[in-house]
Amino acid sequence: MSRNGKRRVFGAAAVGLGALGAGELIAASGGGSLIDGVSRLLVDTAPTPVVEATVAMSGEHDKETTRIGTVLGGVAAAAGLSALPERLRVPAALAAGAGVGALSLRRPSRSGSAVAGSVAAAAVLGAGLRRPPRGPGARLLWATAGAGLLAGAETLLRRADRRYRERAQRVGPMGAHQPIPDDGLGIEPGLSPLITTSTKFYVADVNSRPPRLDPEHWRLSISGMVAHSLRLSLRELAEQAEEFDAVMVCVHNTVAAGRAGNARWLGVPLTTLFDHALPETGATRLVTRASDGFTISLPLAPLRTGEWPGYLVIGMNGEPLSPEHGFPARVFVPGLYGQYTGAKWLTELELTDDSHLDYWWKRGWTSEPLWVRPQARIDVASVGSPGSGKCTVAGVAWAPPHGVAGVEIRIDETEWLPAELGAELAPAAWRRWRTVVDLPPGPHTVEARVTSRSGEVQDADVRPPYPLGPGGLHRVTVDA
Ligand SMILES: Nc1nc2c(c(=O)[nH]1)N[C@H]1C(S)=C(S)[C@@H](COP(=O)(O)O)O[C@H]1N2
Ligand SMILES: [Mo]
Repeated sequence: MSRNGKRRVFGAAAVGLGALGAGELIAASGGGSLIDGVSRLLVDTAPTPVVEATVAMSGEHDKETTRIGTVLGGVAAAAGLSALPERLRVPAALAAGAGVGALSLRRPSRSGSAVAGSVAAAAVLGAGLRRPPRGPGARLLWATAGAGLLAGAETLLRRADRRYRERAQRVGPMGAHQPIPDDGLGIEPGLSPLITTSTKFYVADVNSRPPRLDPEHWRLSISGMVAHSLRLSLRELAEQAEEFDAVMVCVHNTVAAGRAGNARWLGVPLTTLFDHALPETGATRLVTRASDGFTISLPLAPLRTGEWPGYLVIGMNGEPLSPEHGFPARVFVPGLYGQYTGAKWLTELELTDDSHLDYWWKRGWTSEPLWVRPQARIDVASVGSPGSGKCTVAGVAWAPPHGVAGVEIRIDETEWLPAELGAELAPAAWRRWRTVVDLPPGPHTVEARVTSRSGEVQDADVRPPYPLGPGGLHRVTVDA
């Protein structure tokens, strides 16, 4: 590329960053975000292999990765505009702004301020492309201003998220603040607690930031093929709710990952809601619809009979659901992977006879719910004092809904040895385990596996999450 060409590209990139910063700040001043809107479009349209690769590479930082990718993509697109003939650059900038503005009207980032922000971004981009910054100083100024505006916007958005979090908390306690029961395993540094606090609980969804729902005006509607359509407030639901302990696992939770958490939930049994609403005999599916435009549908029959004990959940660990975990309500069927278990930020339960095309079905995942595969995770594998040979191995294991019957570990691929199990909170919850083994000096491999009460032994075949859930054993190395 000629020197002039390079200057033009860098100039346009700097202008792009400046325009994005200006637009994002205006959007953020009203609680909206251009970056979140575009990020969501990327998630919605990325081919399944791209989604899988992003989740695998970025782990629990998938949201940050997507947001940074969006900013870099936006800057690269602005740089690309500089390659257009001069007379086309400004119209292209305006078209890009219109596109982003249209995205801001989609859920969940729908906001007037995002529309205003995209108009501003388009105007700044058009002006900057028309009179590109001359000289390195001017380019640096554009880029620095853009980065500063983006940082300002992020501060505003975090403040809005914090205010909303406090508001959500104010709906009052959701469940009894009972002390966490003791499973008899005591304190083992590094071993996961029996109950995962909400702030440590993994977050997985298609949004950059949690959608905000007003708890005062929020109503759960139960509609479709029912004798009585219902609209229930959070208070009305709380009156019929009960607590239960269960592990929730994302289908992307590969053996060593942290996309699983164990909580004490507060929820209304779905059977209670069905008893009020009375599904028509022809209804075959329950569609859980959320404010982020996400849907998960479940077969009605096993939910109606209670064979699958599903809940409309409104509380987690004694408190309302946090914004990340679906405030004010979500559906949870213990034992089903997160993406099959029901939507967070629930707005509607619809009964239908339609095999509904869910968000992930459209992307090639199976239509029938997937059950969580039994899995044991090694949290601790540590040698007390060097040369002593005593190695503590401990972790958590789950096999919902049946429960954990046993956990075994294996050193250097020899025989399987049983581990001590902590007391069980509930069959659908995770269970802690621990054992101490004598190891000769040197490096060793340690593996763990769980057996469920239904007799299923953890599958040792390594498989990626897509399309049927991950397989394999967690394996670590220790130096004795
Ligand atoms: N509305 C909505 N609900 C959703 C999702 C989503 O993207 N949108 N993701 C699902 C997935 S893939 C998982 S694993 C669980 C995660 O719940 P958590 O973030 O509370 O751990 O929520 C499920 N419910
Ligand atoms: Mo998930």
